[in-house]
Amino acid sequence: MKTTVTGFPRIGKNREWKKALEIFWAGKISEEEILQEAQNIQQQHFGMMKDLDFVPIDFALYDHMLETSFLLGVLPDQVQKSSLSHLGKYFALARGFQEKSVDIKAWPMKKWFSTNYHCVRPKISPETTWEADLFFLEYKSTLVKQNPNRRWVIPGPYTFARLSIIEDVPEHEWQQKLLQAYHNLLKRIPGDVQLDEPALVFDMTNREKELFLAFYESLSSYGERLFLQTYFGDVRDIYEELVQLPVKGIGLDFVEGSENLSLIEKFGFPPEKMLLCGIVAGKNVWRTNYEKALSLLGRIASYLPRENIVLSSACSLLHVPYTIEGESFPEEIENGVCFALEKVEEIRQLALLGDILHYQDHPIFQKNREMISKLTARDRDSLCLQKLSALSEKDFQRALPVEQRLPLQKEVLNLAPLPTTTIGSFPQTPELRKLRKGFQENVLSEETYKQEIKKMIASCIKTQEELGIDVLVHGEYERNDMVEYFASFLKGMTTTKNGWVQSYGSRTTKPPLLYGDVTRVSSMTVEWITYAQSLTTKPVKAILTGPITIINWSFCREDISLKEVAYQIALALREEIEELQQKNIRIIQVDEAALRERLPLRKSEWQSYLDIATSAFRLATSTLLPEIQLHTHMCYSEFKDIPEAIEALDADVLTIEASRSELDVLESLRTYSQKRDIGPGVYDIHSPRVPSAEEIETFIQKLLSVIPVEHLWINPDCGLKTRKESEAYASLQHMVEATQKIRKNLFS
Ligand code: THG
Ligand code: ZN
Repeated sequence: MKTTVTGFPRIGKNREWKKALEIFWAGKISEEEILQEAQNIQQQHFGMMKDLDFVPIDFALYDHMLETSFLLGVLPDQVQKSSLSHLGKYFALARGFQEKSVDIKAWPMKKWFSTNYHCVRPKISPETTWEADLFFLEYKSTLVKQNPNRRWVIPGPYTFARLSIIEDVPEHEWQQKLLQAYHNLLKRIPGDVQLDEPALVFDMTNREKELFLAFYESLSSYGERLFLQTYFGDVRDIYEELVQLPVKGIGLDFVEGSENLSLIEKFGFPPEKMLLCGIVAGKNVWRTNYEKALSLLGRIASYLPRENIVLSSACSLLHVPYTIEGESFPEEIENGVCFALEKVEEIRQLALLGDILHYQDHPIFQKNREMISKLTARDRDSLCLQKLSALSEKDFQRALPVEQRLPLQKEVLNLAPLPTTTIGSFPQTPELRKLRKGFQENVLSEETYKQEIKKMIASCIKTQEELGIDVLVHGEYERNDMVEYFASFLKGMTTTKNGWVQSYGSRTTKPPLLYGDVTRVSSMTVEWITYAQSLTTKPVKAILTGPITIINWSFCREDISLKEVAYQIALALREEIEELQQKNIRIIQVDEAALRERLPLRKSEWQSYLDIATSAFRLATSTLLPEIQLHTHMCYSEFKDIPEAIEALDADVLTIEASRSELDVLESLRTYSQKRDIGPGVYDIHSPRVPSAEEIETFIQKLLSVIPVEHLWINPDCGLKTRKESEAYASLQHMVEATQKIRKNLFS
């Protein structure tokens, strides 16, 4: 059997590409130099994939949706006509560009399906030129010539359209133009092309099906070079039509695509087509069980000739780090982890075994069986399991309902009306990063490190008092990341040294591994928060990360249910919360930034997921006394479609991103704010721009037209971690000024 992968990481084995981008943006290398680096990185990637029969050409300088927009000519007139270079235009749309007469706003981003990667959302409007910029084809062309067994990878027209923002263009018009653009592009790309259509794994309406089929019928003249690739689930709504389309091959995901095998068994698979058979997970890092994979493969192979099966990853390997080389894992999972390079090797081994009749006798197979049995025989933590089985209804419920809690809390906290606060993190300076690094690498003693962090906390408290903020935070200086930090304390989780994964553009995260039963072995935040509280009479809010966000931003074990993992983390957080409460902390915030992010792609699975997510949150927090105030924060205001779940969290105060959102979002806050407090962010922290006090005041007035004054909080829309100190403090000052002015008007 032949082998390939659906896609490959792009950020560089040691984040070379991230670093190249950053020094390029800082003006320290030229366009020629960064393009040379792009060639070098891709050359290295081909080296890493040299044992595969076919390789994907899927590198993108910043993002694949953005790159495809240039190739299709989905470009605003303003950008195409500007005097910027090809790269200048590209990075302008990625990150925004402002200089003299040119002011280009960055295109927004959107999560790439069920992953933690964020893609750029192209805009199709009357301003779209539909003039392709083929520079982004040429920069890869030499490499392509050197690699005959390659196929170019781009998002297909259906997925491209679904992720785009389409404004003021009639449906038939953009559809026809988009198709024409794909025609023009496919004419120019030499050789095989993989069109990625993960949008087929969503629920599909009849109209969507018709549109998709019409697109591909129209591309039939390129059919003998086209692979139609799906991933992140099964294609139950479109399978029968999909396999009959005039294309050379179809890619199916047999890891997350729970129904794909039964679809083949029910409807067959055209034996003359190639099947890119995704059997090695691309979104997770656990070693593949060869016995299961080969038995699946055996069932598939009875429907089409073996020479038409190409073994592959279930989705792009973009979502896992490069290699486990240099890492050391806990004993229980020592041989159980595979990153991209190890997955490439797994695919090769599976192809080898797949061609052998008695593969069970092969040493490679036996070795895998041994490693898998060790991985599945992980010890369970009996105390943890006992606690879980002892849970009852009352562990998920606070003692009093929110209507009775809020008055008690107001008495304890004694805050001014329209209380001001922040989301949690304060700016992280280069000196701070150096300090943390020094501590991690043992250059700095724990004592010195802690002293330095405490100095920063003290200064942060002083700044907030001077600004006149009502509910303070300690600043989160000890945290590199809101998930990795907690993972480094919890038993059952481990962090990596170099396991970087691209989040968007040059931004990366290092997801921890959640591999065992999770328990709290020591307090995680108490020392910092109680120290901060000791410096002030104003309330200091303790900030924790919620169970679903910890799971979603980690590589999570799959041998037990999501519910069990979520409840374990909830119990660990519950202990932390109890300790904070005993130390007289009066406000606790549990962030669930990823609550909405993890929603399953298919609606039929939403409810059971949301039940788990909200129950876990309540399990973590229900132990709070009625007079202790529970806050939560969510990064995206897109919760119009899950209002019951937000309500079910039973928090006292919700802070959200709202400064960029429209009135209909405000409407959905109206209902929420009848009973609970809410702090819709009054300015956008993602931009370096400092809003004026007047501007904030106007926004607060707008909020007051919807939200009762006794339920409204005033805060920025997210943490301040990525802002410069000067920007952050100036904006906060304007926020407090605006609030004071409104208070004066309302109450005197
Ligand atoms: N932490 C984790 N996952 C996340 C976020 C997070 N996923 C969603 C969202 N936030 C993604 N956004 C970002 C924003 C900034 C960065 C990464 C993801 C970032 N990363 C540093 C970089 O690439 O330079 C790495 C930080 C470091 O050196 O420790 O700035 O907040 N888990
Ligand atoms: Zn946020």
